[in-house]
Amino acid sequence: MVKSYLIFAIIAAVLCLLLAQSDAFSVELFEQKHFKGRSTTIDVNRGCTDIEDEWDDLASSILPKDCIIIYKHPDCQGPRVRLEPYTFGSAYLREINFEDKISSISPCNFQSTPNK
Ligand SMILES: [Ca+2]
Repeated sequence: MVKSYLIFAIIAAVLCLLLAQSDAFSVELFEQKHFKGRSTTIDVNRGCTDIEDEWDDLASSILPKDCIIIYKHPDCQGPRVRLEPYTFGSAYLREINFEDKISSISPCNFQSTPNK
């Protein structure tokens, strides 16, 4: 009886770990349209994520693994667009007026605070 409880607890712990991992997702940015040119992978797991200086206002296509929101300003401010994986515009951000303009990214469930 004690043993089966232990096994159940271990299975539950493993499931929790797997769930926590599936929560993690990343976004791949590309310097040119249609996923070409230099690329970088950004982890957007921690909520609002500012794009590092080297990649600020540079991406022309983007490959999110899950629903994200892209912002024109740092700190998840300014004009924004919600992007599901493989939605219109992600292969060529000019089509949604976002080419060379992304400065921060958040998961779709992130609530940005209004401008201070
Ligand atoms: Ca570009």
